[in-house]
Amino acid sequence: MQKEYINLNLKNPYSGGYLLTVFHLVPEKGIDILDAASEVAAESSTGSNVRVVDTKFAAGLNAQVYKIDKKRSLVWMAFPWRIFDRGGNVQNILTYIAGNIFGMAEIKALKLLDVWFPKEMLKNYDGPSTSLPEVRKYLKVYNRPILGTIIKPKIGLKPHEFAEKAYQFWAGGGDFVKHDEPQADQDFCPYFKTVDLIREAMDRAEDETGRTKIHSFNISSADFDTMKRRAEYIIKKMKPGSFCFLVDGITAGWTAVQTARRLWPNVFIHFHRAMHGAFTRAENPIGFTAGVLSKFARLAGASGIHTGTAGIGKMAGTKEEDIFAAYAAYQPKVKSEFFEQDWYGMKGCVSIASGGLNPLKLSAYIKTIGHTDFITTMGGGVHAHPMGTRGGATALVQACEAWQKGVSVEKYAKDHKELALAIEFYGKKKKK
Ligand code: CAP
Ligand code: MG
Repeated sequence: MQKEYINLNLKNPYSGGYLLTVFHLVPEKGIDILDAASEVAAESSTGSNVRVVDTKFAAGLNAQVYKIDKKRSLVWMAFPWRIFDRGGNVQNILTYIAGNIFGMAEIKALKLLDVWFPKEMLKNYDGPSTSLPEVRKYLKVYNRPILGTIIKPKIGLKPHEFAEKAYQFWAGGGDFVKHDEPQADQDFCPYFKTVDLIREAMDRAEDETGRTKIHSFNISSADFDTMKRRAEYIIKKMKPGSFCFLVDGITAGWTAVQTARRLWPNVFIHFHRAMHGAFTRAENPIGFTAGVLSKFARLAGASGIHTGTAGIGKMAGTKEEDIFAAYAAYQPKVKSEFFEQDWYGMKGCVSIASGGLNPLKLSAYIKTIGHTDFITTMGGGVHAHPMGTRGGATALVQACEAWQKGVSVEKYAKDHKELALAIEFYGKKKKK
């Protein structure tokens, strides 16, 4: 046991000098949980598996195990946030508290369940520059979710086909179209050509509908020069406010998210969380929760992040977990069983509800999440509609109208054929 990393009498962990964390920790057989926790605290702050700290100053930066609940295998650790890279670097924090420790041999389970940032620390991090309010203002959409889709198939469309799908969705009444997370620059769908055609499609749809539209372009790339080239081309070609930058926040990385936030502070940064399941799934003994991911995405300055569909769509993710992830990202204050986080005015990162939703599931999601301050992006739930993308978009709009009028989709479908067809198609039990 490395006793210098344990202080169960730590005076006021909420003093402002510590980032606080709570882990579910199960040590390998024969190892005491407090012993294992002290090793985790060492490895995630100043130490190693043997004593290496030999100055008083360094010792003052040790992470401290300050609370333990042996029955529930929970340990709380306080990290002096002076150890983190100055200048608001989020990847550096995760390298400490969600880094090597996941690979430690004496650990059987180690899940970062929640984190708490003191006000003094929050001041050093960017937070979002834009979020839902700016999207609402641009689209002139209030008191209902932002209705979106993802271009599907996931890959395989040529530029004109890609842009046509976007046009059909916007013309059908949809607000917001996004690139799918892997769509980038493929030989059969060159990036810049596709941007040009999306602009034309957007102009056409806006002229026809009289409504403004938004497209979220994936700018995730192999390197920052390419990311910048893509972003700058979009800025040149698209109207201000009509585009977001989508970054695959885990596979492209936190530095990509923060670079986009800092280089283009007026653009909505759309954090797609592909790969998160390897860390966040409830059955994964090692990793972090979706709520932790949301909190760090907000700290990093993402304007919106996917937060799951609370058990209503196709992805795993419990109702509690996904609702917490959505609230942690967006609300001014959020309470878990472990911490009460006040964001002290840091803008919210709006939740994006997606995976496996379709128009029939919209009202159930609104009821579950308890408000309409979110963006929904339905891929299969729109493009697979019997009348195609445009019909799917109109069915989604009609499903939202039904919710706004407080009537069931079945009732509203009586004189709304796109919705009626959606009920027929999506209402069928999926063949196993
Ligand atoms: C949804 C989606 C999103 C997932 C991501 C997909 O498509 O585009 O990437 O929603 O999951 O590729 O599966 P569908 P999450 O609407 O056709 O399901 O939002 O949970 O991060
Ligand atoms: Mg996708």
